[in-house]
Order: sequence, then structure tokens, then C-alpha cells
Amino acid sequence: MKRWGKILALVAVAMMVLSVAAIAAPKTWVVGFSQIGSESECRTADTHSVQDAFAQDDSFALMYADAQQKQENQIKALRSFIARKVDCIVFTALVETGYGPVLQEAQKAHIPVVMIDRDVAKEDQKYRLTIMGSDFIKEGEKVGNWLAKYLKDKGIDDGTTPIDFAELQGTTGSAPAIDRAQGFRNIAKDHPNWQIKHSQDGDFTSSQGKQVMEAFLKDDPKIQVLFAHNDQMALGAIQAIKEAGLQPGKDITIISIDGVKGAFQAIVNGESNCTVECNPLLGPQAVQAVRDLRDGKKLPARIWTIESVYDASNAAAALPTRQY
Ligand code: GYE
Repeated sequence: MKRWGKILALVAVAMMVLSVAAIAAPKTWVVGFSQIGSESECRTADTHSVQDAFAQDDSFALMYADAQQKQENQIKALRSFIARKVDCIVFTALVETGYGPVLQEAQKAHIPVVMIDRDVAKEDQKYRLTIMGSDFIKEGEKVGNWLAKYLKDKGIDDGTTPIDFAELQGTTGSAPAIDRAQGFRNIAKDHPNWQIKHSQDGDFTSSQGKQVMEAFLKDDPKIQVLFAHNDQMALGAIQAIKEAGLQPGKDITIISIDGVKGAFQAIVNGESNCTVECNPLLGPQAVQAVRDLRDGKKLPARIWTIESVYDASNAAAALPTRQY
């Protein structure tokens, strides 16, 4: 009898330990991650950052879908996540508009949506819990402010003589393209001699950046400044400028956004002049937000990333430690 008592006590203790463990161990959450594509080094770094961060926590199972730069693929992926009753959706909007219906479906299915990098249009933001990433308007303003100082210091801008600008825009309708163009113009409006004579969508890719820059130069070999909405397009444009017999970074001042290694190297080589950082390493913040959500915490509506500006004064020193 005494022996049976001991066994029962042991069983009771074991059951208690198991139930405590069950209470302590977070429920495994299945997270659907809808990414827009792999159009740039910045994008690929973003994807790996999210995948690696979720892989480090085995209480999450990540389902990944690459939309290959097509909105219909992304909407299809979001619908498949809803059909599979994932616990949470993490996604980046290729363009701002067109996600209202599928986001409403997620809401009806009680699936929380956490956005990273690119947001949806104002009218659809009520269907997502939070957005984390860069302030694209501020990035555009940083470009304008850096150019204002550099062009003046280099004696290129005397405040009156017209300066011939070209702009390689990002994917039409995307948050970074809309906001970076706006941010830049917030500063350019105070410089009436800055003339944006050429502005066209380069889809954030180096091949499109090269092609569009070739067309700009064919039309106008006197371009003095190039603002590219991302480094990838700038790196493509640098090829086009060289093939046109001009010196990138000298004959044409070049500024872009992202802060990828290739842009740093181009600055160190004197073939580009500045890159405004756009930090894609959002994985750890995304996992923390989803963890907080699972723990029932309220998420802030907006989580900003901290970013810097790099040019010939600091790029060489920073290059060795760049993660993307
Ligand atoms: O600048 C570009 C990528 O959404 C902020 O998308 C991101 C942008 C980034 O294609 O390289």
C-alpha cells in the first residue's frame, strides 16, 4: 500500500510538472509571411532577416510565399494563409492599394495582420495591427538636404543657374516610391533652379535602372544629378553612365537609398556620392511584435527603424561591418 502511495505521489508530481510546462510553453503559432519578391539586395536581406528570426524560435512555424513582384500572387498567398487558419499574417504590400478585400477577410477570420516595410493605403490601415519599418518621406528629405549641401559645397549650385536632375523612381504605386518622391520634393521646392527634367519608374531593379538611364542619357547627355529611389537602380545606372563615356560620381552626382554593400563600394570607388540607409533587417522586430501579440499585449500602431546617411566621409569605415 505504502509503495502504491509513493507511486501515486510521483505520478501526481509528474502531472503537475507537465501541466506547468504546458502553461509555460507558448502555443506554437503558425505565421504566414507574404513577401513581395526579390527585386533588390535590400529585399533579399529583409526576407532572410525575417526567416532567420522566426527560425530561432521553435514556438513559431513560418509559412513563406514570394509574390515575385505581382500583386495577384500576393493576394492569392494571403487567401491561402486565411484558408489554412494561420495564427498570424506578416506581410509587405507591393503597392499601397488593392488589399482592402483580402485584409477584411483576414479580419473576419480573426487572423491578426502585422505589416513590415511597406504599408497599405490609409483607408485599409484599420485592417492591420501595426507597421514597422522606415520613414520613406524622411528618406526623401535626407536626399534633398544632402544634395543641397553637397552641390553648394562643390560649387555646382549657385542658387540660380539651372541644374539638370534625373530621377529613377521605384515601383509605381508603392509606398517607398510615392513617399521618397514626396520627401525629395519637400526640399527641392526651396531650390527653384533644381529642374527634375527626367523621372521614370525603374521598378527598383538594376536592369531597369540601367535601361531607363540609357534612355535618359540618349535624350539628354547633360544630366548633372541622379536621384535613384534605391541603390540597385543606381548601380545599374552607373553602368549606363560609364557606357555613355561619362564618369559616374564626377560628371553626374549620384545619390540613392538603401545602404547595400554595393552602394558603399561604389562610394569608396568614387562612382557614387551618397546612400541614405533603409534598414531591411526587420526580422527581430517582427518576431517580437508577434510574440507580444501572442502574449496578449497591445502593439504600437507604428514602429520606426533608426537609419543613417553615408557618403565619402564615412562609407569606407562602415563598409566592413555592413550586414547587407
Ligand atoms: O528601398 C528597395 C526594395 O520597400 C523599402 O523595396 C523597400 C524598398 C527598397 O525594392 O530596394
